[in-house]
Amino acid sequence: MRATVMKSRVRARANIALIKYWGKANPDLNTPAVGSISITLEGLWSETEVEFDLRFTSDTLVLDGDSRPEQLGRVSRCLDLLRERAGVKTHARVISDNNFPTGAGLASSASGFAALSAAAADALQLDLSPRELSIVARRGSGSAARSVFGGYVEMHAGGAADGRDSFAEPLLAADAWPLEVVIAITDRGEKAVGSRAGMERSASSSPYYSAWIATSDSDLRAGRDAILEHDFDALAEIAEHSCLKMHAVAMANRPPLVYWNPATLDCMQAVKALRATGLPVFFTVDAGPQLKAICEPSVRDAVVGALRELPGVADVIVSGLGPGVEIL
Ligand code: 2P0
Repeated sequence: MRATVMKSRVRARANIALIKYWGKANPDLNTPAVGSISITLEGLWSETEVEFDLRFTSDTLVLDGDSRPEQLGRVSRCLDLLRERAGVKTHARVISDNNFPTGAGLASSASGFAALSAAAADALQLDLSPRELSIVARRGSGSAARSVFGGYVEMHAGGAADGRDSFAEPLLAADAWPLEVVIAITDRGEKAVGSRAGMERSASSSPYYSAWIATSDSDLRAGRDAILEHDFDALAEIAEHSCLKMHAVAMANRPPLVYWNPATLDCMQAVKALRATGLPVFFTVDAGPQLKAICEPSVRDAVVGALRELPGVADVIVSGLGPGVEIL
């Protein structure tokens, strides 16, 4: 018989996609319309404690110290998948803290749902493979499937009706090519339009959405090859292309969706200028206004200096590449 109290605490890291995920194949299963390739960050994490207790009368969620009932539906649906596997109906208390701004385009849902899935599976004593865990995390948030793993990670869109082949897996270990990431924070607020709503609107209204889907496989191939060959220039070219293409799709939504602010563009120009002088650095931007510069460790300080001096940059966070989920 299981104990009445079952508890686990997990740290999972944020990840940044170099080849972007944008659009869903099946919104109910949360399968992506395209594959993606990401890097897991050492320095940005969620720590999530999940406790199942027969005395709880409902699931509860405390995120960064605040009760977040509006996010509870997604959390409970993810927990339900694991409760079903474990054959229990016990409610859970979820307490999650991020060591970085939540909901501002820094992939808090990726680290959050990866940590939630791993902690709940561990608390329920489910012996899931990393791939199974990636599938559960995907149901919470598509990008969370990638945060199960460390280093360079590829998410497969898959095609099976039940989503069983829509999971992430490691592509290259972090220490095999230890790039660094410099994040320029240009706005600390939570974004007005979340990525889920943004990508739904792209699928239904952006005239560029079909081109986005049609060019996904060749982008993935180029990104994968560049990573496996440690070809920085090739990775820079395809990552910036994937980023700008994703934003072009969203900008052409009706109504339009522009995630950037003037400082985001200033940061892009600064990165371009650095690369023009021969520095190995490129940028990417997710569903928010922060710019992420990816660089070789040898030029990290130059990148930090160039971004920090821009007037619209409120803060700079530096991170190396990190591991997958860790049970604490
Ligand atoms: C990515 N983004 O590949 C892309 C690029 C944002 C821009 O994955 O609806 O929070 O929870 O599956 O994972 C953010 O989308 O979306 C994201 P859901 P998610 O990182």
